[in-house]
Amino acid sequence: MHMMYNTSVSEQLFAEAQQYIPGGVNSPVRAFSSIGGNPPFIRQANGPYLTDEDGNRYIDYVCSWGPMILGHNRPEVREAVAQACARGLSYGAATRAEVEMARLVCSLVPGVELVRMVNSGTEAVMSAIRAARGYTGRDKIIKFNGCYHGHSDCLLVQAGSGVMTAGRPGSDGVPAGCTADTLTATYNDLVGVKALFDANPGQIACIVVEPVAANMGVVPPQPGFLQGLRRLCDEAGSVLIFDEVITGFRLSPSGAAGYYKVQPDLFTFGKIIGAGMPVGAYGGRRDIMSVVAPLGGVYQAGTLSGNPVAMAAGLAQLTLLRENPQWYSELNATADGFFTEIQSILRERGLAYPVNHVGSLGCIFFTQQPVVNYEDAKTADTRAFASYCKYMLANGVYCAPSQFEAMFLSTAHTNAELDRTLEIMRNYFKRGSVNR
Ligand code: KE4
Repeated sequence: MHMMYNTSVSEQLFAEAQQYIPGGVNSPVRAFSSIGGNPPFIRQANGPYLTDEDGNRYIDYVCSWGPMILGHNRPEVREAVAQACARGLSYGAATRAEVEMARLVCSLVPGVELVRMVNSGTEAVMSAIRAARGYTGRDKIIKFNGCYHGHSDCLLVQAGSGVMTAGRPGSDGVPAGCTADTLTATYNDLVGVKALFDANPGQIACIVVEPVAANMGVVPPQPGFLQGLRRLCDEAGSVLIFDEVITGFRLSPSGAAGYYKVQPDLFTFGKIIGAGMPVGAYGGRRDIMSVVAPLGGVYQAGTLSGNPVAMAAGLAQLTLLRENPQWYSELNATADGFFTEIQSILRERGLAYPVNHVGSLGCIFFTQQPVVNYEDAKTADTRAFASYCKYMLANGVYCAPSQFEAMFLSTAHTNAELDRTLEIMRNYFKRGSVNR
């Protein structure tokens, strides 16, 4: 443990925050309850670094849970936001920026013919499911255990991320009626998915899936899994929804769909599309999206949807990514080397912990078995993870405070940060005091 690690200001802020905010945070995972201790309160960020209110600097592997693929405080994004602010913050009216954003998304992602901006990933997935139900006239949906698609009622079933971190399958306050039509299957198990279609013929509106599961830790799709979901949806006339809130514009310019060459009917986006500002989006086939108001009878709306300042941020980041497609292969190769080296460090110390990774997404599972689904992920020793995470934090490396999240890399992470991180990991795992 880094003895000079002072967190007194953050501790004072956390104590005060709890007087006014449930749990002192505006999103549960930020409370660090899964690993214990107090969360650092972040004052500023730059490139791959965060600085907290006590002046501690961290190499950041949360990247605001994915949006900051180009690192924090990217000048072009900051400047675009400043210029947009100077013209006004919000009009509640159509703007040029929304046309530019929609055109850019449709040009980047094959299969997106119409796209609607919303304000979060939750809204995007909730709306995409409503569109699928409106388009098919069917009620049932299939989701996968351990996948997280935001906190709308019908999706808080065997959910991942903060729900899983809390050790719960779902949430209080969700009436049984809201989840009665939500069927769950095991990730990477096509036989189980087919059984649900066979048991519910003509009743399944859609499958919603994270094409790379990243909310139970990182669990890649096994070969043929996504292709199998595509085939099952085609056979049943159901809508295939890729929840690309994390993978969108991260794994490739056209997300996981482009990375795995499997095209869903609808996509959801978030995070990177807003560059850190509150933006979500859903879109896909024109015939399906044409059921959305004001074109069709599926209602969805939002006061700040397509907000001009948020559009300016997202446009600046996506434009940089479009103009520099080589950044994807570079970032993915760098990340692959980084995660592969972590796996070597663990193997050298006799730890069979799997390091699951795809592109610039990855995670260490503190379990001695492969992890290909939710049940496997749940074998992880969360106490051992907590010990590791706190050590990393005290030594200047900021990882997600939960075993069931991902590490995110950005183009701002240079070898200096990655090598430093690996050095600290070597020190931790060689201590021999690791819970095996
Ligand atoms: P938001 O409503 O939080 O913007 O997006 C929900 C969402 C939807 N789909 C996927 C695949 C997601 O990963 C998320 C949100 N991700 C979590 C991190 N695993 C957000 C972090 C948090 O809840 O604070």
